[in-house]
Amino acid sequence: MINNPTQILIALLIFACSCNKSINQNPIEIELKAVKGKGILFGHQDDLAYGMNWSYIKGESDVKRVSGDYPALFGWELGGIEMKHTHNLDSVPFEYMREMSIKAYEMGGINTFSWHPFSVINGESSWNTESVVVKHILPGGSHHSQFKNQLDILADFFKSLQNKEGEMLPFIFRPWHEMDGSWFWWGTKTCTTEEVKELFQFSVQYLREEKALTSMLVAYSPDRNFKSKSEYLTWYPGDDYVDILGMDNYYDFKLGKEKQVIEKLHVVIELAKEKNKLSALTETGLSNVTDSLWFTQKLGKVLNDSLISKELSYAMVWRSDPKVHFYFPAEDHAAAPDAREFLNHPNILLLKDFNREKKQSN
Ligand code: BMA
Repeated sequence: MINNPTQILIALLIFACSCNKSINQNPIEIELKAVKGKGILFGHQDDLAYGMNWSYIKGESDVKRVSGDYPALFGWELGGIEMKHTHNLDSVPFEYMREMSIKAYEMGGINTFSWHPFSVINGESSWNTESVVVKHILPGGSHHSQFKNQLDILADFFKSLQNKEGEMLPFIFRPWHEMDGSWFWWGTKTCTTEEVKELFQFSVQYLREEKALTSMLVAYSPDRNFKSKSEYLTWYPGDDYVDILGMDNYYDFKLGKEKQVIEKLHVVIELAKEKNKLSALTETGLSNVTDSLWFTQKLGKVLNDSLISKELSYAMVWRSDPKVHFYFPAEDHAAAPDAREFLNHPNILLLKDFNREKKQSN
């Protein structure tokens, strides 16, 4: 019973906080929660930038060439921006990326950004694990202020993603991924679990609080090196720093171990449910799609698992660069009909499907 002024004040404060929370909920989170169980959003890295038979033609997309529609989720890579490069490490001009990611948002899609920064200490790429970086860029480290300068540049880019009214657009940031592997300077070869946790925490806190990036959702995505919940959480920075629990996984598919992909996604999903967070297969694919039935028979089978199809928000395949490797087939490739069939499955949401489901959930 509320019967004195202090209790009334407390009740009002609690009410105000709860209203504030729903007002402040990220639009992407609201949308993904609203369509959960209606289908899994399909994503493709660099989809609007280049494909197997074209590059930098506005409106083009390999997913659209094959299926007739754009993906619902668009992946982008920011590596190089921290060095003030005009193009990212895969030659995508940052201006083009800005324009296309705004376009993707206006069409109803979701943008997710990865970042493979060059080391602020020696300018070496993310894949150079010869020297120690993380320890020196953490608070108190010799290169901490230079690292903050890198984050400042990153924040400027994120802040420039605005709609016509000048409001900042919501987006997903997926930093320090695959930290359970040994191939990045934030990986197991060159830093401790505590250091990578602190790096994650510092980066998110700095971007959210110092740089006021309130429209950012954060994804945590180790690679496939876990079996249990506690193993998955080895590098987890904490609930305050993460909104989406993810996994990158190419290798289990490569080994033909789809069952393991399913089991690992179950671990991710169960944790996401416990923590009231979203879950995703943040990166996957078969390099050069060498199995022309991979989409329906491998990825499709995994995504059709009953728990996964009910809970997982999105699955994203990696980029299609004719000079390096491709994870989505060109329209004239032997795997294209199968990819089309996979994308036509009611369980997979392309952009129009996603927009329709959002409308219906309103
Ligand atoms: C890797 C490869 C590289 C690329 C990097 C960052 O998986 O595609 O060619 O530079 O991602 O996008």
